[in-house]
Amino acid sequence: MRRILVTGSLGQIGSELVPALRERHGAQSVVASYHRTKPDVDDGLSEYLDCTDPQQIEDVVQRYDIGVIYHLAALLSAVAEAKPQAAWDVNMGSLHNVLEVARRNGCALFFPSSIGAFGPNTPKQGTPQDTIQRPNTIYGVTKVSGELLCDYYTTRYGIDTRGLRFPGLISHVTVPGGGTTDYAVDIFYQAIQHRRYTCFLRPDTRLDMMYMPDAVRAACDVMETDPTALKHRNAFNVTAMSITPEELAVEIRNHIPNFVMEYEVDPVRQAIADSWPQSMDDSEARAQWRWSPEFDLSRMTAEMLKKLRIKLT
Ligand code: AKB
Repeated sequence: MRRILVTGSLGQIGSELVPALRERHGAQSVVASYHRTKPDVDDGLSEYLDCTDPQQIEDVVQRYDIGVIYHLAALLSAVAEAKPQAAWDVNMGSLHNVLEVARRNGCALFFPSSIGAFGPNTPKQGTPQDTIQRPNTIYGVTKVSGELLCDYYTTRYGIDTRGLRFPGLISHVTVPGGGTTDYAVDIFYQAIQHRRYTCFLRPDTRLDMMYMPDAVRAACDVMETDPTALKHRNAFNVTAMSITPEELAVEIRNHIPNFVMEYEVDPVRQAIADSWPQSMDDSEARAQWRWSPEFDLSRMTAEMLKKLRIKLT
């Protein structure tokens, strides 16, 4: 079997996707590529890789006989808004490089799109699979362009590209960096350590969210499903819960009764959140490759608090 390459393997998704893929396919079948920091411990194959350099990608793909690439290296929404040029270079430039290498070497490609691929005039409730996509953030522009570019490589060159529109992802393993939905992770650390959290979004900001084990399973499942069953490719709506900061605070109070939530709204991240859907319709993913989340708000909250209490003591 040809190997799997994961770019951005030390990021929020990669940190949990790499072990899951190694569990499914064997440690020697997955190459974890990192950019800035070398992992302290790694029980499998790992390589330095700067995805803005096409030759480096080509070398790794050929040296390890890569057949599938999970291309996760990207900037998140708030940091992208602060550095639009870097966001374009990393999110679009590296995707184009990876697609070209995939084309030359016959690799399949996974692309992580986002709720950020939608914009202010997208229907906010029950956001359909096929709908208006006119995002007003650079992050969203790179996500919707990425979806289109991946579809183009499939129709034009026959490359097997597939993707998911991830909601905010909640994980106890790695803290996210520079996303609009980061509050839903930060809140757990602060609740355990200080019984208090100051949220940068308004209490009623409703957004889709998902616990990382569901996100990792979705990424593996969509890549492993029979492609003849797929009517869509880039990218599938997937969600597990649609929640507000206040609802998450109430759920945390079921475990930590004296938890206090305060609000200090960051206008930049609030504007981004206000441009995104409140609840996506993921029925196409459910029908085409049997997507089904396992963690709702209460199960995710109980699990996050349990895992983080162990990690933080
Ligand atoms: C972000 O907030 O930027 C990401 C996302 C929803 O794509 N978590």
